[in-house]
Amino acid sequence: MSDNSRRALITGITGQDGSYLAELLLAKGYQVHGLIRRASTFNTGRIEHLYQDPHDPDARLFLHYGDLTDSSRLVTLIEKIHPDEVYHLAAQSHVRVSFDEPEYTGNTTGVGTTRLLEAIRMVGVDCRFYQASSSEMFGATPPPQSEDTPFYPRSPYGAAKVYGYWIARNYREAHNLFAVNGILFNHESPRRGETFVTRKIARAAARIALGIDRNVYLGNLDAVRDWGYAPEYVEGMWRMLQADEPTDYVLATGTAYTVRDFVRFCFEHVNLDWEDHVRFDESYLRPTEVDSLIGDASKAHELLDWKAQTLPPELAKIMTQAELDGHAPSPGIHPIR
Ligand code: NAP
Ligand code: G4F
Repeated sequence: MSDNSRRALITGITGQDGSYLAELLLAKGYQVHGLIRRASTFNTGRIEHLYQDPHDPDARLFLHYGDLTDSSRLVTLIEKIHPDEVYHLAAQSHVRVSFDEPEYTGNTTGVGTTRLLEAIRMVGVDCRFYQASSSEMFGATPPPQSEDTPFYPRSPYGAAKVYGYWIARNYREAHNLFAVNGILFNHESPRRGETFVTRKIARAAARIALGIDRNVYLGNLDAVRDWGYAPEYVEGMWRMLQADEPTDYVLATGTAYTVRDFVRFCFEHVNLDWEDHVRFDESYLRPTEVDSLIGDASKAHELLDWKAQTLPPELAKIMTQAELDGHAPSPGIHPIR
């Protein structure tokens, strides 16, 4: 273990973004600590390729059990790790599920942020803090959305993220913590959770092309989203914590496509007509929908020299091809698929 390397703590290291961020920080020479939840099966599939035996003297990746609902554990971890940078990515991150589990979502996605910030304050560690804020906070406010756009959340998840945003800002203003909100618009990859719409569509297109399935069931095809490529967004997170001053940034591509467009891109990649295979299922509709998210990331471009490179048509190809290459395994058994 190299003692003089910078130490980063990533909550949510087993998720899509956490796995790309861990790769990035390890490549930059950081010692990386990740918070993982104890589960009865392994939940470390996205970071398996990064695993190092902690007995190895050169190991720089360390995993620790913990949960956002367990304050005392967060305190002991901060005390033990003494991180220079904390990337707080862990959350119940599924919008549709947040309508079924509003209290749990508030407890983890909202109050979990306070628990971690309070652990940092109580231990008195001098670190920089990244809060994974979300374009979902803009909700019903029409696009384009920037750092100055008022929030109008439309889900328990969005409401919990608004709380997380303000508590991070409050620790910046009240306790002088270098705390930054990254307000990220949707970002996707082959590592995206299987029940988010882009991964579900890419997987379905591949499975239908391979002759495994015939149809896919979807909800609202009219929603507009600004979909970027996750590896580029974690680079933006890192740049936010290297800036001279803490402030909040939007990361987005600035493009607008509907769910229907994304369906068309994926099915075109496998030379199929999507209208022959896409069916409607109302159970995928949300009680309140976010109709249109289109981000204005000019502040991040100006101050961080960050700009999205991969746009949705290309992203759809990357994701569908990855499913074909992996032979599109089963989407698994979920109440919401
Ligand atoms: P993700 O794939 O769903 O990963 C979420 C992570 O949080 C997983 O590692 C999960 O652990 C962990 N987690 C959930 N509940 C926890 C708890 N109670 N205690 C400890 N860990 C817990 O999410 P993502 O797409 O990487 O997104 C990362 C963050 O950015 C999230 O906060 C999300 O809300 C936010 N965000 C995402 C997007 C996007 O488009 N991807 C956009 C804006 C903001 P398990 O692996 O054990 O489930
Ligand atoms: O892929 P989604 O579930 O992502 P959503 O709701 O935009 O949330 C994601 O992005 C947020 C950033 O704005 C993150 F904060 C959040 O953590 C998450 O990563 O749904 C996208 C759109 C919605 O309008 C939904 O109604 O797709 C529509 N949709 C249509 N059919 C579907 C489906 N969504 C899902 N998950 N499954 C469907 O079958």
